[in-house]
Amino acid sequence: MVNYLLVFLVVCVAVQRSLQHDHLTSSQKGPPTTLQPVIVDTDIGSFIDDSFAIVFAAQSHLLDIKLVVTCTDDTTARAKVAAKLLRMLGRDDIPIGVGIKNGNETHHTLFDWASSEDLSAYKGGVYTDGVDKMGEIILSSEQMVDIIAIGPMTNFPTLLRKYPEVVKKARVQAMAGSIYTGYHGNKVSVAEYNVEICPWCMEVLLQANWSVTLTPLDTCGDFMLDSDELKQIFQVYNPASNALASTLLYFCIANKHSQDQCALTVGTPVVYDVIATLLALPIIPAELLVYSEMHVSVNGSGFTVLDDKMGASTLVALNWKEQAEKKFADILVKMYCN
Ligand SMILES: [Ca+2]
Repeated sequence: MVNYLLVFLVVCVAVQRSLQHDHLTSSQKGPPTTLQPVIVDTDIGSFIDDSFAIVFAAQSHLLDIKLVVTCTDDTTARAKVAAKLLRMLGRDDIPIGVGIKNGNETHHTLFDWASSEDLSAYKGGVYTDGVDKMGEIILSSEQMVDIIAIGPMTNFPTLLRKYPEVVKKARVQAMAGSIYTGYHGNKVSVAEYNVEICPWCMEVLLQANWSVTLTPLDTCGDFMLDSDELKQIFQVYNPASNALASTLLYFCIANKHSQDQCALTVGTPVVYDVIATLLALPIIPAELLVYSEMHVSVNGSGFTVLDDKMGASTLVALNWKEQAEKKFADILVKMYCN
């Protein structure tokens, strides 16, 4: 109980500060002089892990976010969530793309957190056809672009149909699938959400002639920050801490009846998408993760299956190295605290 109160108070203080300084953090930091251009394709707004993944990417001095593009359901509402998060981070120089709606207008938890966000006033620009902007950025880039795919893959069929040449200039680092392990470490493969929402979209992505690396549930399905790590982040006063505290507390209050989704006595919920950002870092992931080259396909129910005949050759982050999850958690905490 004491631990819970401590975490709760720390979060409250951080949120109060974030609200006070919500309008003061814009563009205090320019884009880092990093090497690796990335596009984040996200369903931010449903769960909390997209927020943690984007803040991680923005805090990294190794990545240069060229675009955050939304996917699935109400992609305009998701763009508002992205805009508020990036503005609080002081990274509203990053353009936002509105991705393809898929017809399902489910109202997700964090939409209300950002409902008053004015996209027309967003400094970095909001592009109403986010997929076209993805194609434009990739094709005009002098470097290979990594697409950090952390939502259902609903933008990819259109991207690949309209801009087939992107396969020569982009790679995909995706949080997707379940090879041998399901949610929360259960040793049974499942239809993972990002694949299940549109199995054929994932199959199109896999079959395209580009490099695809996956973190399936086998490596991202139970990764979280514990309460001590969360406390370290929220004791620091910086835009990243404030942005994370604001969005996490809102999410937790909205899901207060679901201990599985948000129990601050334990730590964060599982932050699946953070591992996809890790995959895009140029130097760190090979020290932490064990990769396997696999032939992966998707069946109509959204299961990722191994198929030596029809499956696409795919690099899969299948296991963590010894003690590597703790090492990565330490890296993550430091990045959020910088
Ligand atoms: Ca996501």
